[in-house]
Amino acid sequence: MKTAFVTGASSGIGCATAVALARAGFQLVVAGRRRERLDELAAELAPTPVHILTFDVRDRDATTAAVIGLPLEFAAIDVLVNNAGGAHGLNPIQEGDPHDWDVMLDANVRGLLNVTHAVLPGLTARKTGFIVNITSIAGREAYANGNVYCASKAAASMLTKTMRLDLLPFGIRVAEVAPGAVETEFSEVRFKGDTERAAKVYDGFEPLRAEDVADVVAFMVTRPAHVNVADVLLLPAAQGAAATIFRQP
Ligand code: 8X3
Repeated sequence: MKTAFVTGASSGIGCATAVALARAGFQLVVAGRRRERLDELAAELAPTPVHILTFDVRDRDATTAAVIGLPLEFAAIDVLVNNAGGAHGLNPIQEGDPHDWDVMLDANVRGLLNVTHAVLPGLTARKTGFIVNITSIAGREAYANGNVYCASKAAASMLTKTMRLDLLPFGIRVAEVAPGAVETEFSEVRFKGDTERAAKVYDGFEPLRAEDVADVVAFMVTRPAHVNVADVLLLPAAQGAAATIFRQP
């Protein structure tokens, strides 16, 4: 049985991806910060074998220790989905909170690197593997007030492209899915628990669901070994660009 490792698996795209990959026949390492959510997910995935890791991707030592400590039956990772991360705040740069900036850069960029760094020794030694980074349309297009979030996703996107080059000799495929508007806890986190403001983001059109993104990830990682669906921009039908969404009046 192949093993998939999904970060940020306690909710949203990560959680749905774990479900989709279990359906596709993978056993799972699910990583996140919220143990209870991961316990629930593991129960939902039964009888698929699941190993739960609770750590914060921003903490390099904890990330390394978690990966090194994987039990033997989960240690040979075939697929890594770097999904952990998010947006904090949506303000013009002059009104931004540097703490929010740190959190985004630490999770969306350094976190991705921390997990990748911890997992790569196994992948390069076995000369196989597939890394999917969940980026964002925000990494391709600037939108007002997106500043540091857009920058963090642009960095994740460029890391995807450069990692792909570096890992070619090892037969490791690296790809990204860049979603547009997906209704998850994303906006609630961005707006610091303001559920009304978060709900407005998805008013008047049908956003993507986490499962829509998960389906695409599952498709990508189940292609034959000679195929890499390297770069997917995934939008709801009503979205044409980062800040252009057709909303029903
Ligand atoms: C989430 C999509 O458009 O809010 O990454 O940046 S967006």
